Amino acid sequence: MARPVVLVTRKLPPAVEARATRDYDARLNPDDRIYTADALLAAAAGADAMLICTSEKITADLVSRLPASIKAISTFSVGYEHIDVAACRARGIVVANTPGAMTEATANIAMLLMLGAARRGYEAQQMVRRGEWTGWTSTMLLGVDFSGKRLGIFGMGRIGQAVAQRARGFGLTIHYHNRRRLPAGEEQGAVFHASLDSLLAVSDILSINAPSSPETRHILNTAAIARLPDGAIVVNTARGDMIEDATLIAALTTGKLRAAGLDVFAGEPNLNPAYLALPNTYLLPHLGSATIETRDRMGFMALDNIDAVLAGRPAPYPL
Ligand code: 8YV
Repeated sequence: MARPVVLVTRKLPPAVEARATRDYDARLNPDDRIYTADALLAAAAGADAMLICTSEKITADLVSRLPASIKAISTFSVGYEHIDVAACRARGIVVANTPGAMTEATANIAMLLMLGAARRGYEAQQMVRRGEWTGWTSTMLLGVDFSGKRLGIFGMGRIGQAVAQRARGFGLTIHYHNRRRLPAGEEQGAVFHASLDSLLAVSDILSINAPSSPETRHILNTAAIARLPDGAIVVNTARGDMIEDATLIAALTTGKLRAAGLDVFAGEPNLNPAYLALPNTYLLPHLGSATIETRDRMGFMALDNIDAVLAGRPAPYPL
């Protein structure tokens, strides 16, 4: 009997591709070229399921043109702003993601960004690598301490809570804003703010950990940045479109903000070039989930979703 066909839109870790190939007639993408909508539709012809990444924009228009054979779309990500979930549901396509797989890895990158921003990681690397380090001085590249400072976490889901857990160990006091207040047992002393404005006013460091949505787009705008304490640090491991780049760049240039640590960018990989010219930015190329263990886990969870749907069971991680 013919095996089900699964379209894997991007090159995935070897262990993930091995499992996909073992269990399915897997259409892989060894060159890792990003499909245009038309190429994606052509590649999906006759497929039973698609394992996609955030690079594939599953719009309502694309969904309307998908072959009738597609029963599941499983995304190798926790974020799902690239998928019109309602349009998929309307066509009876199950959509699922990989929640929880990258919590630890992303929280660790948030701490790296925080430290890189607060301790002038970019300037320090540059000085050493360019051979400009001429010796110790008492005032060279001074950063700021964490102890006694307040970390504001916008979005207190799994990743936000993992950031809070780590930040406590660094002596930061945790404040947060979330759609719903956490149960007391999960708050672990973190101070809830019913509004983002209230959180911003106390955030010596702001960590963005909320999902991207029409509501959160450009949430860090001129008015929001004005509310942050002078000299605050902004860290983003969620999605770039939550920040109004020109405003953040202006605030980093004037010194209203001390520094920013950014792993995600609007329009990535084509980030606003002004970030590159600033000494007080610590920039990473969307590495939040980039560990060997995490990427394997994401791939296996994405395949678990497809296995279930194609076997007539509910997906374990449905949207
Ligand atoms: C993914 C991510 O690796 O999970 C997410 O939402 O942003 C990353 O961890 C990337 O988006 C590939 O799909």
